[in-house]
Amino acid sequence: MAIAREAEPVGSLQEVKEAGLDREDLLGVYRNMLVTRGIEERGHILYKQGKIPGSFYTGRGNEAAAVGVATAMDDVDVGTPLHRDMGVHVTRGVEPWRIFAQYMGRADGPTKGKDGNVHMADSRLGLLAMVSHLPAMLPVAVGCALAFRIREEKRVAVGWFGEGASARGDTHEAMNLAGVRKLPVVFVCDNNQWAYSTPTYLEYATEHVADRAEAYGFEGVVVDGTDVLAVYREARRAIEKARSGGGPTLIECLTLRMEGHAVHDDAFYVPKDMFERWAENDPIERFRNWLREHAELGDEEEDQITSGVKKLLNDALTRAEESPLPDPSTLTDGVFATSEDLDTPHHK
Ligand SMILES: Cc1ncc(C[n+]2csc(CCOP(=O)(O)OP(=O)(O)O)c2C)c(N)n1
Ligand SMILES: [Mg+2]
Repeated sequence: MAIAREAEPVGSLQEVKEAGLDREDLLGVYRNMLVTRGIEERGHILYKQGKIPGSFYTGRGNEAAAVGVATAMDDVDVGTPLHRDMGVHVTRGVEPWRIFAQYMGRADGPTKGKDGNVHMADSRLGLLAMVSHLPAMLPVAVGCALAFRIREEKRVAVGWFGEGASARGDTHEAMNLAGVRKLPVVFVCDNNQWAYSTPTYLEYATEHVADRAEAYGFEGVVVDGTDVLAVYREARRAIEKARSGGGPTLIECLTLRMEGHAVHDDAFYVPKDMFERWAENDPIERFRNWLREHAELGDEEEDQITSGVKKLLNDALTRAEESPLPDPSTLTDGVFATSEDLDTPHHK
């Protein structure tokens, strides 16, 4: 039996305005979702051209979940996005050309060519780069929240994790400490129903991952991760609750991982009809239809947005290809933070 609250879909434009988004914001959300998907689609091409070292992961199907949560964050907040959360980087303002440079190991990528393609983040935008070990970033997000509490800052940390990673001990430790100390942190579970080839019924025995929140002393919410406005509304609520001293929330965004675990995996183990069912709820198509129905998005405006995104990404690819490979003499730069590195609003 479900314990977590199951969030309603978002209906009217009025309801969205009350949640804090005007029409311009809505078009910005749409654009960010298109940019997110466009970056990852071009990433596939770069991979096939042999230009991306290592494997390559995407978040197809997770664009609404990632963009919805990031749109609800304030500039002063911090987050630890993972391999499915390209939309968080895009929404926080990482320029696409720097993401392509990162994919190709170039000097202008956020890790300056020193870490794998999706292992990146720009700390100046309040994002902390992921490490491979999952869900090792959750205790880091909780640590940020503890620091905000000690410094009496009105800031919130957002920690992402997959439903598979929720089975590991660090998830429990992070959520327990956050619950006990009522810390300003929001846990976001990207529940894409697979952990590599493991389905959810072999990952956890509750109906929802978010059902566990009650055991840690805070609220759990399950939201349809293909509904960007519902994700935004729930994330905004949770973030503002955390900011005003109300403690953590666990938001579970339910989606389907629409591709293999990474490029090397054809996802033969995912039933075909599952893909077909979820394809009918493509998050971008869904939001596009909503905008046409509720926010008067017409053909001309839509063309402007899509051609603007296309141009942005084409220019970004050209600029990234011009970025040099890192100079070997810089190999040890950045291993330790300098005082200049720490002189950012997020480190103070
Ligand atoms: C501690 C640890 N064990 C194994 C892995 C290898 N690994 C990377 S992603 C992944 C699946 C994770 O599934 P989930 O948490 O559901 O996230 P998803 O990839 O589905 O977004 C695994 C097993 C890892 N990164 N860290
Ligand atoms: Mg998963």
